[in-house]
Amino acid sequence: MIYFISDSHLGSRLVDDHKAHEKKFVDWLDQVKADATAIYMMGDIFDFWFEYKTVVPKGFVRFLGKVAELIDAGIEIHFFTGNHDIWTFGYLENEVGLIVHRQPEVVVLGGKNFYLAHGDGLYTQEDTGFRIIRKIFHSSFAQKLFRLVPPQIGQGFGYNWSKNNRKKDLPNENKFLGEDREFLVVYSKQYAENHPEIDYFIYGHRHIALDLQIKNNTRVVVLGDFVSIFSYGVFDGENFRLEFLED
Ligand SMILES: [Mn+2]
Repeated sequence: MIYFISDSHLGSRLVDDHKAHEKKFVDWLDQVKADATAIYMMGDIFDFWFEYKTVVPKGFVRFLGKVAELIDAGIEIHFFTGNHDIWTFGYLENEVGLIVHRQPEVVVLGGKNFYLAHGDGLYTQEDTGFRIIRKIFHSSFAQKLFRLVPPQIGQGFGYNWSKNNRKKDLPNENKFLGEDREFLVVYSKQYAENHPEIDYFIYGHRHIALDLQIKNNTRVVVLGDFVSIFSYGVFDGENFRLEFLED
């Protein structure tokens, strides 16, 4: 089985009980450990992750420990950076053993073609403010400057930025806006025109659980999230389905 999960936003200031949130994720990892051959983490797993040369953010010990345990047991775990956790500079690869992806990828799984991406930065009509911020966040010069800010200020800024950024979208966060207004659907349809071989587009980012057929054999999946609706994707080699965590 191959599992897909995204947008847990671990550490978010919009979550009251961080320990309980982290435990849910750890329990999920324990559950899928039984039959997972690979896990794709599709972005925004951390609400704000900025790693320094010799120091990493506090917290997430049980989560990272469990991830390392699964990797050591032979499960391949992929980590796509989102728009909240771009700033990993080797720790997650070298220490934890995650396979980090910074760009969309097309992979073949069980004979099917998967287009995988967090989902930010794909569509040129994303609003200008977001695009400017995205440019800054991805610039290595800005990252160098940020590294000079004392961590207690930088981390505080990061978690607050993240909170305000998501708060603004909360009213729409888990709502499907319709095929024509969901930019990931619009983007996928355009992409599929020139790449008819794609069977599945898999995204995070929008926090909606969506499984939409756009052509005979092409489906667009948005994984939902693991912070409010607790959804994830499962591919058994033949079929893909979205599931929700049961309490
Ligand atoms: Mn996102």
